[in-house]
Amino acid sequence: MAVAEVIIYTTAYCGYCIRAKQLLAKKSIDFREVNVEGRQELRSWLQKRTGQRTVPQVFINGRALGGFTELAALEQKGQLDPLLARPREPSDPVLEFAS
Ligand SMILES: N[C@@H](CCC(=O)N[C@@H](CS)C(=O)NCC(=O)O)C(=O)O
Repeated sequence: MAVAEVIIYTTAYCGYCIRAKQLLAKKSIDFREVNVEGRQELRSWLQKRTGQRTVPQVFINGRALGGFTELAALEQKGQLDPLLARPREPSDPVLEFAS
C-alpha cells in the first residue's frame, strides 16, 4: 500500500497524463491531480521546478520524478514501489503549488 505523497500535474487533453494516471490507478495509488491549464503562474513554476515543458509531471514526496515515460521506466525496473512506500518526512521538499 502506497503511503507517499504523490502529486501529478496535468492538462485535460493529454494522452501521457491519462497513461500516467492509469498506471498509478492500476497500482491502487492515491494521488492528487493538479490541472495546470490556464494557470500561467503554475505552469512557469512547474517548468522552472522540473526543467521540462511537458505534462504530466509527477512528484513523489516533493521530488520531481518526470513524466509518464520516467514513471513507467521506474515501474518496469521495480524502483517505483520503494519510492511510494516511503511516507513523506518533514525534511522533504514542500511544493509551492500543490493544489
Ligand atoms: N515523455 C513525456 C511526453 C509528455 C508529452 O509529450 N506531453 C504532451 C501532452 S500529452 C505535452 O506536454 N505537449 C506539449 C509540449 O510538448 O510542449 C512523458 O512521458 O510524459
